[in-house]
Amino acid sequence: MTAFPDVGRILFEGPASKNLLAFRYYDADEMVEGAAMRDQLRFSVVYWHTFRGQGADPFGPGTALRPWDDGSESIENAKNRARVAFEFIEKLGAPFYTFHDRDVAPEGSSLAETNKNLDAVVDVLEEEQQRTGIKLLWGTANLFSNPRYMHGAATSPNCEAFAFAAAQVKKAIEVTYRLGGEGYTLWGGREGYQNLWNTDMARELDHLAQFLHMAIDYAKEIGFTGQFYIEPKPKEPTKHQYDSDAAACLNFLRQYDLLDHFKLNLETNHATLAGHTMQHELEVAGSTGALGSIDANTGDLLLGWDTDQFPTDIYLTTQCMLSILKYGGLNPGGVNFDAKVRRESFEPIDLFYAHIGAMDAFARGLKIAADIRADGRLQELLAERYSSWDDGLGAEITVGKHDFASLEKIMLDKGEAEANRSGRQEMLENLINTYL
Ligand code: XLS
Ligand code: NI
Ligand code: NI
Repeated sequence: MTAFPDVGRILFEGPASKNLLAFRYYDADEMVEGAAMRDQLRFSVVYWHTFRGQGADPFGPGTALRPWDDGSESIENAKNRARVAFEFIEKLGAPFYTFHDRDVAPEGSSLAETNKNLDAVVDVLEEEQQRTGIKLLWGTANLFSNPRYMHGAATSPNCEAFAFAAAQVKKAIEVTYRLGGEGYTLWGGREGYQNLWNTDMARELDHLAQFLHMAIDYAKEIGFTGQFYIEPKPKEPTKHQYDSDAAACLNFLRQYDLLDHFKLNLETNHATLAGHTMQHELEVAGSTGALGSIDANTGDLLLGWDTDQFPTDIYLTTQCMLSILKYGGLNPGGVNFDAKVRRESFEPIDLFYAHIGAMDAFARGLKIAADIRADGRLQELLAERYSSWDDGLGAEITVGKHDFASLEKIMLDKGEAEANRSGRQEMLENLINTYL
């Protein structure tokens, strides 16, 4: 049985190829900065959008044609879907995937039954991983769809919602461990608020921290050594999500003594919803040693919500890869396509076009970023901009030789600071364009 009879293995055919079901830039074996592209990019397919997304939006139901899916919540359908997912990922040639517990298996009428359903489908995931060599980048739990989590999970005012979420994450970590997952992600889900009149923010944040500590403790207990991530997002579904951006996440982790245990999983569309660029978020995380993984997607300039589109903008992928290379790569994280095809792109083949384009855009971004780094002019200009700090007064200030009084004395003697130099923004933007 094949779900994609018209598509074979997607091959690298080079930039001159006119075949839109081939890679023009992503050559998994090509070495860039000392490592194969496969290992630099660590592409990952998300189960939720790609195999569960139907294209529903607030104005209408799903439109997607998925002939292999009988639309039921049966275990058989879930198992079959898992096999189709692996056929897709294998044909695409992505080395990793990610899933939420509830993406892969249906909920039962009790926690015990739900766990049993999950185990049954995880058997198939395990088999398919072994058959194909595809690995689990990270696992996660869906703590936001079920109505029990309407007020949040770890931050719910209902302690039994917290307890249920704890049980769910415990199981999800076990399953991730069983599948050899390289990480585990906690995205904020409904951990936030809609209204402060009914919210005890300090208490909710304490609970969230306690929850994360329990997750870390449990992983340790069972010997799961994968990387834990939290994923910033400023709004949706709540109007204020506690993990609003990279800086807020880092502050939270620091405050609750969690910084050693978590890195950030940054998502492009979440960055832009927060009023930042992805490059900004990557720099905030990277400069703190907390850059873990990315959910690669993009928003729409004219739509104000998390549209989760596939990234095709070379300028964006170049910016991403420049920061990623600067901070030493993503391993054990990866470039995870938390992206969905448009509602109008309803045919199975569109899943291929979407991923191929995004993989090529990242491969190109990687190559351009490596060229920029090899050329060295950007780094030289940056170093020159700060050169006043390298010796003399700047170096003295840096090592703590000065205070306000000594600096006042120097400036009273000189009368005025040395003249500024141009920031050369336009020249630098032009310089970047010469590599594209
Ligand atoms: C939602 C998030 C979600 C996480 C995994 O906006 O991006 O998909 O990546 O729970
Ligand atoms: Ni995400
Ligand atoms: Ni998102």
